[in-house]
Amino acid sequence: MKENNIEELERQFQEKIDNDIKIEPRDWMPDAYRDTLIRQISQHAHSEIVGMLPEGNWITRAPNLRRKAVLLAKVQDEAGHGLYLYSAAETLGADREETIDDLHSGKAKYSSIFNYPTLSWADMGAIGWLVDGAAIMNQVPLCRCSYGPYARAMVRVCKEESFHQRQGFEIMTTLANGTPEQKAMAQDALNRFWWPALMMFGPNDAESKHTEQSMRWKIKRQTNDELRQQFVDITVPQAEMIGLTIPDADLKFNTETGHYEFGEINWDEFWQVVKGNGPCNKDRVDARRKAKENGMWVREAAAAYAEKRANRNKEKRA
Ligand code: BYC
Repeated sequence: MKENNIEELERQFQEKIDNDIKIEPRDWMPDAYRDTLIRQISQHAHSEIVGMLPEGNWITRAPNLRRKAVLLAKVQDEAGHGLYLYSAAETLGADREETIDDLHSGKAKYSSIFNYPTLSWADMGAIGWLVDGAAIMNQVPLCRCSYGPYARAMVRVCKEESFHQRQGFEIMTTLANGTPEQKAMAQDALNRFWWPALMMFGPNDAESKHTEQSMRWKIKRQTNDELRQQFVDITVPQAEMIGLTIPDADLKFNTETGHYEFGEINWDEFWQVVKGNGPCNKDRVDARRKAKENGMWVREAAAAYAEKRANRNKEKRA
């Protein structure tokens, strides 16, 4: 295509975005917009699926039947989110198997938060409250993302995340009001998950290589730092309400700005985890790889059966 034609298509594309008209799968879009979405959506899908592992670890050890049923439902929801998201990536021409292979080879990322271990039952509370809380903060703006299928998937995902956040906060509230040992367990979980939850929003804006362009394309509607600040502002009073202490000596409320100021995130730790050197990276990827290998015979049997049926139907029609 001639260069001026491309320029005109790009101009029309940006005009649609500026007027908040959704981009749909068959619409023309710049290659870089498609690639950015495939990267973000497939990594988001991987995060949902890998995110099942730390909580799945506690299903058999939930303290009672109600807790077990709720946790099971939550973990199943995460599988559903992963499936919507892989489908959304497919509408852009991504091959699901290839994106999953990229996860297994370490080429594709997934959220840093899932590379931390879940050591006690209180971690189920901390994950629901903080991790799903951070996920909602990040995903509500994605419901207004310029790409239609992603935005629509996020509407349903956010409704479910909000139930997840509440179940986590309920676990934390119960533990914080329980015996001294239970309260200590809740505090320990908060201590371990607070900083990794802040890291979920990604690098500071000045270090974020994709934010500026993604904001122009309205894939991202708020920056990493804006969302992180909103999360801190909402979550600190919740911790106070249940009598737990945020593990940050520098945390203080600024009455002039109306925001909490917080300490420096350990970015070295963040990048180590993102690069694959976190406490559980190897276990997480190994578990996903094993799941694929162990399920291979089921997929092969289903494919063979589908082929057999198709051949039988062809013979009948002949
Ligand atoms: N962990 O330029 P930046 C969930 C990477 S799951 C790992 O700011 P961007 C849930 C980033 O990918 C939560 N990597 O990037 C499930 C980029 O590397 P690449 C997942 C991170 O894309 C189960 C590089 O750093 N949510 O909700 O503009 C149970 C530079 O970053 C992280 C989503 O995926 C990180 N934390 O912004 C409970 C939401 N942060 O790709 C809960 C959708 C950054 O160039 N995604 N990186 O190799 C997003 O909103 C954006 O992709 C991010 C990063 C805000 C995460």
